[in-house]
Parts: sequence; structure tokens; C-alpha cells
Amino acid sequence: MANLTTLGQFIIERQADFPYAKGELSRLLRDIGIAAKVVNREINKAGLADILGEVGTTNVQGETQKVLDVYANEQFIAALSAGGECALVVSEENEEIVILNKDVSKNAKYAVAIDPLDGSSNIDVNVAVGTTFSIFRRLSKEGEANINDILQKGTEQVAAGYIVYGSSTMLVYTTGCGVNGFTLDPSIGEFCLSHPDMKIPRTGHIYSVNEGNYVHFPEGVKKYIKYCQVEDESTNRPYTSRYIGSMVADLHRNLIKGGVYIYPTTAAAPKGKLRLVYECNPLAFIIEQAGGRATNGYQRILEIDVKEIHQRESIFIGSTDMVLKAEEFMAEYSPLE
Ligand code: P6P
Repeated sequence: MANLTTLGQFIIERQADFPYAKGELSRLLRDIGIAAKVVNREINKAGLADILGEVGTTNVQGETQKVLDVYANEQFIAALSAGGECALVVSEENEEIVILNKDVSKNAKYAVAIDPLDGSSNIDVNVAVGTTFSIFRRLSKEGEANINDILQKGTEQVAAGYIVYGSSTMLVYTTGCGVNGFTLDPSIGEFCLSHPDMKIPRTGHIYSVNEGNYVHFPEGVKKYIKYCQVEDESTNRPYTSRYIGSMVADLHRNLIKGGVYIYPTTAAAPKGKLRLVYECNPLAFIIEQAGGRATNGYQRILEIDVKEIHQRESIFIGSTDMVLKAEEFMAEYSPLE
């Protein structure tokens, strides 16, 4: 137990990272950690507790809602509401913004965007899933929070992170002063610092993309995929293809080993599939803080104008040199009109 640093201890020790906050952001991050432990418990027994399968509803994305999607959403919103530091939540599972209980949150400083359970179609087949979260200081000073509190560019995030429910459950977050990873120790029910100051390798040999959509990809993506597959010892190619249909898990592996994840435009997703506010922006903040790069093939993700809460965006994210190489192919073969 000697050198164990829990998430709570770490947040307090790093309080100086965000001097403007008097502990509210610390409490908000701890609230998210609490919800993550509750969701983790349910995910780990999903096969037993009859919480697999679908609830027969669809979310705003038209995606079938899994029992655990809905459960996770309820847990995160409940924890944020009870904590009193968050005034407003945007969630993949809710069409509209959720104004949290006004009596408690009227003085709350923050707004949170969340994908409570990304990759949930993998739950029934026991593949890793994830949660992503993005935290902004609210712009509305008094009274009720409103949508403008969350329609802010990714550069305005004060904190962001993800939880990956895999072979172990990890919470990885940044407040703009580097990236730190915490592994849940179920025996004590605490997230413990396991990956201090995470840095993504500048290059790697893993590319993550759904090649089943190849025929619908922009020409630049097709050319980049072929580049990844060419034999060239000097650049450690051919690369390895790793894509498990759960972005948080793919991104986490690439963060540790080096690699690039690409979800470009496709016929089915002409603006890309992933959502800017609660998927692309938080993961872009993390990857940039870890020394990587995140764009839509042309523009830095964090600088993209946010016009609506469920806005979709293409994403090229991971090791800087790999994202830059993909952007070279996009510039040459799929230039912006
Ligand atoms: P496809 C999960 O639904 C998700 O949002 C990401 O986690 C994942 O990488 C991607 O979509 C999978 O989408 O179209 O390749 O099945």
C-alpha cells in the first residue's frame, strides 16, 4: 500500500494544476470516478445479471440502446447531479441538453459532455467498451445553464478523459497538464495511479480503421491504407491492422504502443460517424496532451467550430508522424474543395 496513489489523492495533490478552481473541478472528477466504478461493476456481471441485450428503444443517433447504455447514462448523470459541481450535461443518449437539478447546481461552475458507453454493441460479445467525458467552465454566469455552455470549441475544455472497461478498468484524464492513467483495484474499490505522465510514441506501426468501408473512403484514406500495407523495412512497414469497433479501446492501445485511428467520411457517414463534442474533442485533448495529433484530415479537431451537440466529424488521431502522413495523402488525393 506504501506507494499507492488513489485518484482522489492525486487530484488533491495536483490541485495546483488548476488554480482557478477551489476544489470544484477536483470534486467533479471524483464524481465521474464514482460513477465509473458503479458502471464497471454492472459491465463485469452483464452476462449474469440479465442486463445484456436491448431495451427496444433507439437513441438520438438512431442506434439501438442497450440496457447498459441506458444504465450507464443514468449513473453518470446521477453522480454529476448529486455532486453539485455540474450545471448541465450533454450525452449521446439524450437528444436534448440535460439541465441538472437547479437547487443543487445553480452555482455549479461546469458543463459536462459524455458518451456513457461507447462501443456498447460489443458488450454482448464481451469486447472492451468505454466512456468518454469532456468538461467545460460554463459561460452562463448566473441563473440556468444553457446550450452555449457546452457549444464551445475543444480548445476550451478544462478537463477530459475516458474510462476503458477492458482486461482491467482504467480511467485516463487530463486537465491540460499532461495525461495520467489510473487502474481500478477492485479489492479496495479505488482507481490507483498506474500510468503517470502518459506519452504516445511519435510513430508506431498500428493502424486502426474499418477497412470494410474501403470502397467508400476518400481517395486519400485509400492511398494511406495502401501505404500502411507496403513492405518497407526502413519505415517498419507493413503496419499491423488492429480495429476492435470500440474507439476508446483502440485509442488506448495506440496511446500506449503508438498508432493511428481513422474514422473518415463514408457513404453511411458523410460527415464521419464519431461525435465531435463528446467523443472527438475529449480524446483529441488527451492525445495532444500526450504528445500526439488529432485532426479531421485537414483541421485540428480542437479548433473545429461546434454548432450542435450531436455534430459528427471525421477523425485521424494518434501518433503525430502517422497522422501527418495520412494528412499528406489527404492533401494530395482528397484536397478540400
Ligand atoms: P463501425 C462505436 O459505435 C463507435 O462509435 C466507435 O467506438 C468505433 O470505433 C466505431 O463506432 C465503430 O464503427 O462503423 O466501424 O462499426
